[in-house]
Amino acid sequence: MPQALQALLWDVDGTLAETERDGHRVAFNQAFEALAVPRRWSEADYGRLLAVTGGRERLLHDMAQQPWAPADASERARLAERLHRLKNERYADIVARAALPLREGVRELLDECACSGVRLAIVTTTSRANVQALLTAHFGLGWRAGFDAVVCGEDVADKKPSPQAYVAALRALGLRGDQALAIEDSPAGVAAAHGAGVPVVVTRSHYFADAAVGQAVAVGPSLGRREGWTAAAGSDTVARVDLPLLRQWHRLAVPQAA
Ligand code: XBP
Ligand code: MG
Repeated sequence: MPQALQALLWDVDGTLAETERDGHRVAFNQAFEALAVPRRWSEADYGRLLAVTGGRERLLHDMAQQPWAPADASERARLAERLHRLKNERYADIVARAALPLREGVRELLDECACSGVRLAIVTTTSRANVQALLTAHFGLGWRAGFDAVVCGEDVADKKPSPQAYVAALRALGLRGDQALAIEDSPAGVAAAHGAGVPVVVTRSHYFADAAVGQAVAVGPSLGRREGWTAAAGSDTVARVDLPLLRQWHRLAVPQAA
């Protein structure tokens, strides 16, 4: 029997913050430079490469088409590993300089959930170190206490669009998919949530502004404002996407919910 909304499951990159263009991409380029690798990812290159989830997987995918990349597969994997580790260190430096703000409306929604007993989880395919860096920068070292589950890239064999990360989060929370709502920005994220039976709200991000995202409960430009969202429920006087509005959207997706 489906139930009312019990938990919000948050994607990280592109959803909590716009981390890709000015965070991960810049850090990848710094890692290339530091290891004297003759490759720099432009904003457009990176947009194309985002179709591959996981930074190490993204590097390996790109290397497969690069003349400078080692021909030997294990050597290539070692280089990807080194670049990725260095990238994550540089990313942590960027984040620590407060260069990547939370997206509008995120903090307000997290606070509302904390006050209303709606549980919170992180469901991301980024590395744990990156989640730690970003959330510490915005919420302090105690950020982890605010989340009932944190599933990262290292926790799953297959990254989004595989549903594994969502399945793991639901298991940790002891919930079924229809008792939760995912907040995502990318087609891979939407597919992953759907694969685990979790309805999805899509907050458009820089790189996925026009991407086809499939069956979302609602699609809109920012959690920080009410205008521009596709779903009809909710009063027009509401200034942002708040918890009562999310509860209405959840009921649209799970009509039997109380
Ligand atoms: C986004 C990703 C990640 C990041 C880079 O994950 O696919 O690969 O781009 O982070 P999500 P890593 O939107 O699910 O948060 O280098 O740690 O993979
Ligand atoms: Mg994302």
